[in-house]
Amino acid sequence: MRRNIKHILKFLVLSGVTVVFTVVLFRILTNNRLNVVDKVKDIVNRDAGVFPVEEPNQLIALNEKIDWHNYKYINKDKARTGPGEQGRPAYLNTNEQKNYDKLYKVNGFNAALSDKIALDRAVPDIRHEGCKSKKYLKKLPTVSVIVPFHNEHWTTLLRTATSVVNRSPSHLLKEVILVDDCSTKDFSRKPLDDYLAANLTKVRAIHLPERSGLIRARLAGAREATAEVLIFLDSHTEANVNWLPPLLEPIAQDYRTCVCPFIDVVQYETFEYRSQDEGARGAFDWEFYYKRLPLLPEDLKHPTEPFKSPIMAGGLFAISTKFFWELGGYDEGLDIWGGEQYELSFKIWQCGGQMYDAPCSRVGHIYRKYAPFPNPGKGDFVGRNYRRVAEVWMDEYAQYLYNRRPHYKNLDTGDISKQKALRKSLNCKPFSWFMKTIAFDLPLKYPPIEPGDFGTGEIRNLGAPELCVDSMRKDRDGVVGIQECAKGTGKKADQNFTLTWHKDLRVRGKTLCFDVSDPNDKADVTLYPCHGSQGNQYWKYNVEKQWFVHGGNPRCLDCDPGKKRLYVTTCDENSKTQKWRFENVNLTMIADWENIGVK
Ligand SMILES: *[C@@H]1O[C@H](CO)[C@@H](O)[C@H](O)[C@H]1NC(C)=O
Ligand SMILES: *[C@@H]1O[C@H](CO)[C@@H](O)[C@H](O)[C@H]1NC(C)=O
Ligand SMILES: *[C@@H]1O[C@H](CO)[C@@H](O)[C@H](O)[C@H]1NC(C)=O
Ligand SMILES: [Mn+2]
Repeated sequence: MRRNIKHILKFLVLSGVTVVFTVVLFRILTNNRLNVVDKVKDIVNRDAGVFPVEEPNQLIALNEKIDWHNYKYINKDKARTGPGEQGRPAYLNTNEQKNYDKLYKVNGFNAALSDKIALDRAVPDIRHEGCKSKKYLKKLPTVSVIVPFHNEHWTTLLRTATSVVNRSPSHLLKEVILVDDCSTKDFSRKPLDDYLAANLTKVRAIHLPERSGLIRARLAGAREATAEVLIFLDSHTEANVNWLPPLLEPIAQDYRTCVCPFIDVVQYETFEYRSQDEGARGAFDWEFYYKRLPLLPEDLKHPTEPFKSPIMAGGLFAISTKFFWELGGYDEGLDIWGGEQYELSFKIWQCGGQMYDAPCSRVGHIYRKYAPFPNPGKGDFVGRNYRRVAEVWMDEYAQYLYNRRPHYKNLDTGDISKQKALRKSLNCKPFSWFMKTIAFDLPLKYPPIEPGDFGTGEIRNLGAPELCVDSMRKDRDGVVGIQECAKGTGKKADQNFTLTWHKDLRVRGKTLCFDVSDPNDKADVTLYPCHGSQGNQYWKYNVEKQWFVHGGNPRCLDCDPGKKRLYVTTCDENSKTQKWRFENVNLTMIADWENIGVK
């Protein structure tokens, strides 16, 4: 009898625990904010009180992480040899050149070389060392990969599909959908369908009846997709080792999440595979050029963890199917291409989602040498798209785009009432929230209103007042010097300089900047193309001391009047030759130094 009670109690405890775990699992997987969840949460709290959890190991089991690497495949890859294998640069032999020009012209990259490289070539595993031992949730959602293409070259298209199939766990990869946007190359239809049916059964092509453009082609693919997560790829890409789990885990943890891989470079001439950089946060300037912002200090501390990115690069990303459609997919009124990466990024952030870049997921991409296709253009469709996005999402910030491109105001956006209604129904946050919370450092680098200059004109030495800084009419890499001041003498000289809001010192009318790369004492000042203030090109004018201070390891501009030599050296309060009179200084701007441009 006693034993039976014990059994019953044990049963009750176990089933209680099971309920708790199921509920916790449900929450982890869905993490949505429906009423149902709140009810469930009540049950969890109650149950947890009644049945104290004795076995924490089982809780961990729900969050169980595993090593997803396919070592068998990785080792097979490591043994491969041949042209382009291991991502090494490849070349055509002299007897293989005959299609080089013809194929280059229609593709914008060396497609003849692509034909010589295996579809399943090995790419180098250039992930951060820490990625190689990283584990991910055992339970991950399924994936539909969507690859829109128009006249993509046969082997680059098939290499995209092949790499995805080979480097994805097969139970996660539900399908790959190639969306043929009305290609005219003769292999794009039946030969492609036949090839896929015979050789890549998880991959299928859908053929759009009329040219629809990139945005509508992606939407067409998304409508066909049946898995829990959509991954969009360009049609000339290569998935790298273990690319999928790092994209999927953040989505498994919160479905309102978009995750982008690191995009590597497949060189257009040699197909060499290399990294672009070690990551950056996506952004834009006020002409809507895609830009990048540096990682934040906390991102740098965790080089293998996903970091928040304000704007996606556009072509390659993963998003839960549910969230994508909650956001209405892309705005269907966007034509061909252009602006869609901004639209989706703004929507994701403003409407309660989040976006990450995952450093441990890498995908190679051929950046073409040039765009080979004429735009199926209808006037300034890109401008029209931009205006549409700006009108719906950017509130008062739209004006900064229009200030730079006044003709946008005359473009007809078409009907945007559906988009505005969506914004309202999802209760999306204002653009100012996005700018202040997510892209908070964007205005420092890309100010909505371009500031004026800190100062301009001649730079005259106080120790030798007849001498002025002179560019010596030098060009790139030339050494800057000092000469007799030319102002008022009628002599020709190049003594007009600008301390711009970028905090660099420019030869007036040129994009050549004063640059000091030599860390030694009395280092020369040379001219170098401006690269936006940082490091070797950072200058600050100290009005009080009349110093030009260079760099983060501050040194002062100084000269030797006898030898007519200009250099930087340790700042010295007592030196007269370190003092310079800068002709026109905007004191208001100098006083606001910390709030203008980058720090
Ligand atoms: C399947 O792939 C092989 C090897 O690349 C190729 O020779 C064959 O033509 C393909 N099958 C079809 C039906 O395209
Ligand atoms: C420098 O250039 C500006 C604008 O071109 C001009 O107004 C100014 O007089 C010039 N100053 C000197 C010292 O040449
Ligand atoms: C100095 O800068 C301020 C702030 O940018 C600007 O409003 C003002 O017009 C400038 N003054 C001159 C003389 O350029
Ligand atoms: Mn591309």
